[in-house]
Amino acid sequence: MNKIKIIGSSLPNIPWQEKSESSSFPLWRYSQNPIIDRNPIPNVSRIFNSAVLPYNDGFIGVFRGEQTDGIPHIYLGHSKDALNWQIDHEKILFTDENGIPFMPVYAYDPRLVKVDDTYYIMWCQDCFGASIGIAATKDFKTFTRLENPFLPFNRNGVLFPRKINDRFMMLSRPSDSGHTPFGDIFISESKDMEYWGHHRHVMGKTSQWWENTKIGGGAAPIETDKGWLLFYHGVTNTCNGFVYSLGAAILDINNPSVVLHRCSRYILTPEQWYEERGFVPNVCFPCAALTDSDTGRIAVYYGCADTYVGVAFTDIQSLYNYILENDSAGESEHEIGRR
Ligand code: BMA
Repeated sequence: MNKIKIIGSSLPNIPWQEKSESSSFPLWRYSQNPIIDRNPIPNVSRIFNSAVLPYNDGFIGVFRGEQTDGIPHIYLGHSKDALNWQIDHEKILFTDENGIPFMPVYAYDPRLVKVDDTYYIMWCQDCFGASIGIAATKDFKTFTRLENPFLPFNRNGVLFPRKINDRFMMLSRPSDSGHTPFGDIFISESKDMEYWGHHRHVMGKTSQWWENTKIGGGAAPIETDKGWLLFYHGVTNTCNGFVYSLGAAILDINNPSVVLHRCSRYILTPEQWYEERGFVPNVCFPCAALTDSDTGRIAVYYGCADTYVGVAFTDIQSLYNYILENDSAGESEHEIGRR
């Protein structure tokens, strides 16, 4: 029996829609996608690649807002149902540890992860080249930047939602300073959220067309009794540019550089108008997932065509079955990634 269970809190108000009979994919899109349209707030033309979490009796989120001057920053949003969002009109003001304003030059692709009683926001920023920024908040009023975890060039920093063997764990994707034509997912550990080491390779691109150029971590890994479920993006290159799809893998619970299972097929690829048409066409870019441990329901949040936010649903059991049916994890995934 391959029964799987999400380990975590129940979330009875998770957004949800039943799967339509016609869909043969393990993820199905919310019928009202996209949930955030163009020009959502003054001076911001597009919101996409954003992350959400439950907060108080509703939800909170960090949103990539592309300003009308072309510079991306992170905006806070609130919602009662995780589908209709009120986005603050002013970007999040980050400070240093002394409370002095300390803004990144730009900030994009935020992730939001709660570890113990602290919320961490990770994003991509300039540090003499693309690199990962991180800040902590407990109240979503003050946001204190921490030391940048890694040297440039790096993107797609994704923290695990709990320590493993008493260490914070973060995925990242070392890259170049441009539209990186390569990239594998690595994992690093830290005792104090300041010094990161024990770097290990988790997984790389494959020969499947949809992830044969590069991959990068997506949503914060979801804890299950069978390992960590990771949603990630896989990229192929075409004569019309990159195409971004969603992939799924299961990582070992105590040693997540070991990939137990990896789905050889994409679980979502650009097919709808809001994924195929926009500022950058053909992009589905996952950054967050909500889960309900009681029902196994999962709502994935993904950026669409660098223009919109979309939601797609799945349930842990049918997704796990799909991953196992299409499992391609081989020797290099099963090793701990140390050389
Ligand atoms: C990546 C990131 C994402 C973006 C994607 C497609 O390199 O910059 O923010 O969604 O490209 O343009």
